[in-house]
Amino acid sequence: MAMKAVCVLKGAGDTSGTVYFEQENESAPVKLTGEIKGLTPGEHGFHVHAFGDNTNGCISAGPHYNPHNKTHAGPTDADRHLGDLGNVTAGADNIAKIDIKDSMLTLTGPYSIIGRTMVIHEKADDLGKGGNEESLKTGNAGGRLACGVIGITQ
Ligand SMILES: [Cu+2]
Ligand SMILES: [Zn+2]
Repeated sequence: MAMKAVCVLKGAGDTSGTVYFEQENESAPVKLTGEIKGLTPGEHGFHVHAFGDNTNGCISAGPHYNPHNKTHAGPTDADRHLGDLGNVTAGADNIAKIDIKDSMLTLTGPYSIIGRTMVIHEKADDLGKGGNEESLKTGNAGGRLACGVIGITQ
């Protein structure tokens, strides 16, 4: 059965967005669509973080969702945090259109991302290739501009 989810991202500044998730069945890739506005032109790190907790803003979402204890990497790397979706790119209109298909994320089972948080970052994610310790944890993507909890929709 197809599963659908949605995430409304908000933050302290003027970055906001909506991301839709769809998965045809439990072994199919997850398709992400939607847009995020209020971004500086260029790349911005985009991840699923571990906790669906926004009590203290986006910081309460914790680190990248990493149930298999991997190091940080890019979305096409075999070894990566489950939540590593790389970057989205904003144009001159300050809007990033989301159009991602990811084979590692799932909306069902013990590693479902439902109830966890999507975060859009201030800077580009270096995909673990930055050559320093932080690169292997966060990709040096900097501050959290906006975030939201991923919830089930119809
Ligand atoms: Cu992140
Ligand atoms: Zn990561």
